[in-house]
Amino acid sequence: MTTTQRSSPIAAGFHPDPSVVLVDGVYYLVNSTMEYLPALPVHRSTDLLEWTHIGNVVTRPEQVDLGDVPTPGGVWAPTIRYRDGVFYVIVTVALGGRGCVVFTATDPSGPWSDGLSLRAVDGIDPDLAWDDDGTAIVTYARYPHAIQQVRVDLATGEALEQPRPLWVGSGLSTPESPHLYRRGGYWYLLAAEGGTERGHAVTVARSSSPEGPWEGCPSNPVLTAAGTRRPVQNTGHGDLVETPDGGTALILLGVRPVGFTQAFSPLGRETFLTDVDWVDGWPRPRPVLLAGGPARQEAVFDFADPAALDDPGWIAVRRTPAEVASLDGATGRLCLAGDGAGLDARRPVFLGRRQRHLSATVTARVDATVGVGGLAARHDERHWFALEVRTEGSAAVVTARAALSGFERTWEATLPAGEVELAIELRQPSRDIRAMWTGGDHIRLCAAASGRRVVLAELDGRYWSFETANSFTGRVIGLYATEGMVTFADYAYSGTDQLPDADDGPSAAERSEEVA
Ligand code: 6LW
Repeated sequence: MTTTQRSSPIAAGFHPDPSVVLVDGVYYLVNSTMEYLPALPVHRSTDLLEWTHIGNVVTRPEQVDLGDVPTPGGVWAPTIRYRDGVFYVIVTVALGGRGCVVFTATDPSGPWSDGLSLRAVDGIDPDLAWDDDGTAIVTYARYPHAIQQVRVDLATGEALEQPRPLWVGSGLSTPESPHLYRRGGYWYLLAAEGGTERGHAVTVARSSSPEGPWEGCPSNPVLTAAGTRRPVQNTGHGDLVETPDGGTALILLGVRPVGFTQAFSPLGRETFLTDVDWVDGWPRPRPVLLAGGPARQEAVFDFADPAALDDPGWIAVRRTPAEVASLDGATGRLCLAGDGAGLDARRPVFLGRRQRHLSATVTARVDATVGVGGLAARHDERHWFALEVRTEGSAAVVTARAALSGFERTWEATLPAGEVELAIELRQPSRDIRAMWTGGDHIRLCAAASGRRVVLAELDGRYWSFETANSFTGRVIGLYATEGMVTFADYAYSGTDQLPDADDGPSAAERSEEVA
């Protein structure tokens, strides 16, 4: 029964900490979003393979109060469940904000409720289940107690008891992301251990009661990619679900490191799917492998289209897209008003989308005649690179900027004033040994105007990867402004997971480009 072999993640690009629920033959998936708004994207599928982003649980800033929550804090791992006609998403806003909150909706595409705070849940990765008597049980991770549990009243948010230690895990570090399931005569407790990096693993325990005592699976961890050369690493943080043919599958996070050494993952943690076999009453997830042709995607957002910002995939940092961007119907352009905040600020004027493929090109036509801004790729406040335009007299001055843990380098080029097309080109390295020493993807920052095209900078993507930036998110590529009014005609994304042949150096077209 191989229902799940795919060539790519089911939610590509930064979609960590997945949770899934099956309702009347339809699957709904949610993911964490840390400092970005809207938060908690909801994807829908009828076959576990093809997914559509139908909305977001958090669309109003006050639902989570991210205001000054520092990176990597924010909206961490959620759980989605369904009961008596109501969808529930429980989550912890970590390192500040509202703490543990439960959101509800009857339509998973929204709107969702303002959220009920559960003050007794002083930990992360909350799970929601119901006991046989209908009492709601929240199971969550709280260092150093590992996994804790508390019964709550979902009408008032009040705890019905003192939180109880539940399970210490199988012995690996950092037991977290617990999920409770009823199956046959057992309750199963699934967890992640080993931390979200290369040692990530899935473990499981079972008991006749949701309170334990818990018997760990003799073959824990039941899944880990640690020490393997599998294309998907860091596999863990899973949620079990029934497949369309009555089997079982696991939805989990992983990363796709590029290059010969498989050391650097530009996209961050993504969502994958694998089949689960039941052996002696224990779930045994199969390794996460990739199969089938490489995914591709083309998407052009023309801002003359009044619906260009309706797509639920637009995200901003600690503010909603509507708070940083507007469409000007008269000019057919997207407008960003800079407020002095730069890309290193907590709340930049930045509107972006997740990079979803290992090779991608993003272009945008910008007019910075009366402002300063452009196109940037962001991992967090300290890890980003950008193409920035300002106007000086009859010239458009384009500056490529690369920021790394407080270090910044710039490259400049001058083009005729007016609209400039900016391009960020990202190429995964081939797997041949010659690409080994780069290790990360290859980044080119280009600008063009009035028939001239300039390559301002070429960067080694290992320094802007999940492992190096060590941010819980991934690469988000977007439009930004720091001063004045900056307007954009469009945002075009072209991505592929096609592995390039051996790195045969620059193409003929590339050789003809001016280098700043
Ligand atoms: C998530 C937790 C984790 O809540 O990181 O590393 C948090 N593990 O499971 C954010 O992704």
